[in-house]
Amino acid sequence: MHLTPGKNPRLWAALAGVLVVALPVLLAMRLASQQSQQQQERQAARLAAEVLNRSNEISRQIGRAQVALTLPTLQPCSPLHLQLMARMTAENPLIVAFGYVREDRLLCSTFGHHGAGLPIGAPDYRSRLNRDVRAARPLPGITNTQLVMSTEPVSGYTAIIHPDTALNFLTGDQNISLGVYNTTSKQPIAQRGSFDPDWAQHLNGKSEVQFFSGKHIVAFKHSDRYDFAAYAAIPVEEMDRGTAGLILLLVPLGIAAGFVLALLLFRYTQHRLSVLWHLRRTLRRRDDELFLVYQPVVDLNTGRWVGAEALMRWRRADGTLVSPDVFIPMAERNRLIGKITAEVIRLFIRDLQAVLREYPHFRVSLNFSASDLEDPDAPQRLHQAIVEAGLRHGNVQVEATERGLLDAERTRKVLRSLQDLGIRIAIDDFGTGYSSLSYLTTLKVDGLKIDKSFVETIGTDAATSQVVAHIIEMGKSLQLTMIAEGVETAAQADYLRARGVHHAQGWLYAKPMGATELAEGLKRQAGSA
Ligand code: G
Ligand code: G
Ligand code: MN
Repeated sequence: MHLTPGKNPRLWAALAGVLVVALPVLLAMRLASQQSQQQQERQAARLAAEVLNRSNEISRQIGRAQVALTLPTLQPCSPLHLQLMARMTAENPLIVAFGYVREDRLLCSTFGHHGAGLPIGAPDYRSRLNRDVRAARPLPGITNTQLVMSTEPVSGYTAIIHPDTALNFLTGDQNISLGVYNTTSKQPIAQRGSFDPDWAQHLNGKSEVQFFSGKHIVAFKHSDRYDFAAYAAIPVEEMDRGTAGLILLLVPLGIAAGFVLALLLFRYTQHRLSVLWHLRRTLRRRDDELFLVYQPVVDLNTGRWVGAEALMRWRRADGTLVSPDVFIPMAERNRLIGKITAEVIRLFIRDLQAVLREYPHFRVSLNFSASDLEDPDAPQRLHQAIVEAGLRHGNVQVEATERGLLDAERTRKVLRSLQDLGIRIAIDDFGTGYSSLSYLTTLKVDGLKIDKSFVETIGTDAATSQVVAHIIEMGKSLQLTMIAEGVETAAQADYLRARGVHHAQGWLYAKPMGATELAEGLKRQAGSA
């Protein structure tokens, strides 16, 4: 059991599964908290607007009653005045009472005559509409409730308001703060719940603001006619409660989405695992689903086939071809490449034993992977197969990719043993790996395959088009046999030949073909010689 996920697809899948479930849940929670915040912001704005409406309506009712109660012919505190105040009180339901004030005393009101007058103290401030406002006053002998009194100083006309009138529409939710704030006196006129003077700073001349104070979501709206603003403040705990509610709704959805994703991922891994499973089975059964094709290597000077590269193919029972770019890396990841290579050895001998006896100088190239090059038994196995088939070691060349040579220390021994046996070594895909070039001098390889990505640039002005010339120069100075891969045009062949490259492989000459076709081709060549 591997504990690092590196090579264990099941562990990867499990990790991915956990992520795939957790991610939608986290998203759901984040969405829930965003939703809740937006919801609370909307509610704060709605409540502030309602408070403002009511405050405006109070102001409107004060103005409406004033017309009747300040007629010049009306004698203050006369029976007619008292009668009119009673009537105005009945008709303006947001006003507790009307009254008549002189020298800080309420002389009469809806409640009747007050003799020498009830002392109500000096006004707290004068509003922008020129009213003397007393913010919290009891009516001695009538009520201890702190009432708001708004007096028109010239006529003495006074409206008495209960501070809760604009706020008491909200019955539940005691956590929510509401209030009316006078922007002239910079004081709250009416207030329910907490109020922080800092909140009012945000208003700063604007008609409305909305902000998060750190503890509350606050909405402030200024009256467009009067000098007050209404606010509503919803504490974060409310928001969290909203989030919790939404989480209860969204998280199960997230989990469901996660499971659907996990299922899809599971099915995908199952598919991958099943390709792997089939690869294992076909390797075990040797059922001919895996077979080799051979791409001829030609001598650039004579055009004759001097060898071929064995390339593995996998045709599944249902007829589908699986690309080696898929199953070779898959085999490498799952420690199956040794079995693939063993199969390559078995198949090339089965396919070409007779051909190689007939053409003893023909050379077959086999692709070795990194793990083959690190396997100390690999040379012995290849040696045994060659000897048993009655072939010569010179009939075989091993292609090692630069990636395979990364661990130079471990591969050195294997390469040395192969060479000691007389098997040639060529570096495959030269120039595309990441390793340093130093191995070329220390490993003493025999050949160099110039990768087709460089051959492609011949005759173009691609930035890398100079590279191929350098590779050739280097190969020459190290006296390596050079094989150009992917040669598709006569111009490329001419260029390579002119520079002294020996061999070439590519569609210009031949595509990979079956063993029978290869044998026929060789026979044709021998006949024409
Ligand atoms: O010819 P084709 O397009 O199938 O080659 C694709 C890749 O698969 C090439 O890089 C080639 O080196 C690799 N490949 C083909 N056959 C084998 C094989 O038998 N063993 C290894 N290790 N790689 C192979
Ligand atoms: O093992 P290596 O990576 O060298 O594999 C060579 C690959 O290049 C094989 O997949 C083979 O089919 C492919 N190939 C061979 N000749 C040509 C060619 O002339 N042009 C192109 N585009 N691909 C080629
Ligand atoms: Mn190759």
